[in-house]
Amino acid sequence: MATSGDARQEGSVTGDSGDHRPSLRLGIPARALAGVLSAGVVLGIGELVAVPFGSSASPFFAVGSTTVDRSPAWAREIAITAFGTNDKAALFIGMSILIAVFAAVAGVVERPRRPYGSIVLVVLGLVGVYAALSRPGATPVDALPTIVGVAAGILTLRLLTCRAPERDEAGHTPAPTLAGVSRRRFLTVASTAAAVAVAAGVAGRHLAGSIAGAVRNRMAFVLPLVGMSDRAPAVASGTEIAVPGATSFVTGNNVFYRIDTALQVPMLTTDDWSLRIHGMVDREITLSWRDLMARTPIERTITLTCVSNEVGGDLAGTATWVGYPIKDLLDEAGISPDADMLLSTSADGFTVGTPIDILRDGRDALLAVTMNGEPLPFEHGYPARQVVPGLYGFVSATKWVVDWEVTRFDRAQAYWTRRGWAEKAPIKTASRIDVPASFARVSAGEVLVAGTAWAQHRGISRVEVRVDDGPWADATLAEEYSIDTWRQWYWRWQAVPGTHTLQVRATDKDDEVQTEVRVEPIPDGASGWHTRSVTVV
Ligand SMILES: Nc1nc2c(c(=O)[nH]1)N[C@H]1C(S)=C(S)[C@@H](COP(=O)(O)O)O[C@H]1N2
Ligand SMILES: [Mo]
Repeated sequence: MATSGDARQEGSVTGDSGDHRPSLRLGIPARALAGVLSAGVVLGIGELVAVPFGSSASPFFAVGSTTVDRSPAWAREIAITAFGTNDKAALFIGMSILIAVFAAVAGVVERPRRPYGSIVLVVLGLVGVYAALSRPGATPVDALPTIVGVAAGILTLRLLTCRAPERDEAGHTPAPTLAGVSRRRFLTVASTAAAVAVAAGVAGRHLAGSIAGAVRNRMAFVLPLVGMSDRAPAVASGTEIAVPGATSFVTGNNVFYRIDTALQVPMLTTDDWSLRIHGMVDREITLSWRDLMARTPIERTITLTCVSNEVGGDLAGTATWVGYPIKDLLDEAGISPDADMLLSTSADGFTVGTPIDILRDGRDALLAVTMNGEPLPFEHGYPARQVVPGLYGFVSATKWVVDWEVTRFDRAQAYWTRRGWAEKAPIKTASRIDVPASFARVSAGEVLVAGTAWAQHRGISRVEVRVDDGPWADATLAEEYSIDTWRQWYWRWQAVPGTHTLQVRATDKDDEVQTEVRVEPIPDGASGWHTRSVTVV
C-alpha cells in the first residue's frame, strides 16, 4: 500500500499545483456525499435527542406524520392504492430520497465563506421544527431534537467540505477558498459521520421502541382484583375539611411529589420485571409478574413523605395503593432470625435498607402495583414499588424494585446512608399551615386557618395553633382516615389588623408533642414548628 499519500496532494479533480494551494478541490460526487452524510447526522442525532420527548419530536417522524395529516384525501387514496399496507414505508422512502436530493445539493453548494449548503440544512431544519411543533400536544422543547441535529449536521458539512486556511510558503494566510481536503481526511471524517449518524439513529429508534413497548405494556395492565374485605375504606366526607385552598386528602398522581436519583425513568414492562428474594433466607425465590399476580392483593391508603421535606414543605402525598404484603413474600422465602435488614434494589441500581422488624410488625408494608386506581405511573415505579407506612421514602419506598436481599445493617449500606443520611428513619411528627397562603393579605374578622399534620403509623391526636407567640389554641381535627395517613385540621381565627405570625404544632397518639427544635433534613428528617406571616387589613 502506498504511503506517500500525505505528501502527495490528493483529490478527485483539478490538480492545481501552480498556486501553492496545499491540496486539491473536492469533486462534485464527494461534495454531494458530504451533504447526504450531514443530513444523516441531522436525522440520527435528531432521533437520539428526541428519545425523551417522544417520537413526535423526532425530525424525521414529525415531518412524516405532518405530511400524512396534511395530505389531501385523494393523495392518501392514491398512496394506499399504489402501496397498500406499505404506504408508510413508501412515504419514508420517498421522504428519504427527497431529503437526500436536497442534502446532496447542500453539499455541492457549500462554500467556506458563503455557507449556502448550511443554509439549505437550516431550511430543512425549519421544516422539521415546524412539523414537530405542529404535532398534537407539542411544546416548544419539541423543537430541540431538530435544532441539535441541524447544528451537528452543519458542523459535519463544514468539516467535510471546508478546510481551515493554512499558511502558504510565503507565510501568508490565504483567503479561505473551497480548499482541498486530503482524501484520507475526507474518508476519515466521512466514515465517522456515517457511523455517528447510523449509531445515533439506531440507538434512538431502539430506545424509543423500548419506551413505546413499556407504554403499551402499562396500557394493557390488568388491575388486580381486590376482595371486598381487603379494599381501602372510601374517603369519608368528614376526612376532608372544606376550606378553599386546603390540600386535598388524596393526592392526584399528576401532582404527587416525585423524588429519585433516576436521570432516565426506568421503563420496564411486566415481562421484564421479576423480583429475586435472596440472602439470609431459607429458600431463594424469584417471582415473575405472573407469580406475583397469583398472590392476594390488598388495597390501602397511605401517606408517603420524603426525608428532604423542609418544615412546611410539600414533599408528602397520600394515595390509595394496591399491593402485596411484603411480610407474606418474605415469609415465603423464610427469613433467618439473624437478619435485620431488607436491602432492596431498583432496576437502575438504587438501594434502600429497611428494618425487617418494621416490615413484619403488622403494618401495611406493601409491594405496590397501582396508585389511585391506575398502574403505577412510570415516574412512581412501574410496575412495582414499595410503600411502608411510617418510614421516610429513602429507607422504604423503592421504586422499580427488582431485588430483595435479606441481610444485616452491619453488613450492608444503602444508597443514601453511604452519603451521610441515617440508616433508620421513622417519619417525624409534622404539621403544616396550608391556608392562608404565605404572606397573604386577609380581611380582619374571622379567618380560617387550615392545614394538614402527619405522624404515620402513630396517628395525630391534637393540633394546636398560636398567633404571635400567644397561647396555644386547639384546632378542629378532621376525621381520622387511619393512623397511616395525614390528618387535616382547621381553626377559626378572629383576626385583627396588622402583620401576624401563625404557628402550628401537632401531638401524636404516643402523646409526643412535635418538637420546636429546628433541624435540617439531613440526616433523618427536618423538625421545628411551621410558621407563617399573614397581613390582616
Ligand atoms: N428506585 C428509586 N426508588 C426511590 C428513590 C430513588 O431515588 N430511586 N427515592 C426514594 C425517595 S427519597 C422517596 S421520598 C420516594 C418518593 O416516591 P415518589 O417519587 O413516588 O413520591 O421514593 C423512594 N424510592
Ligand atoms: Mo425522599
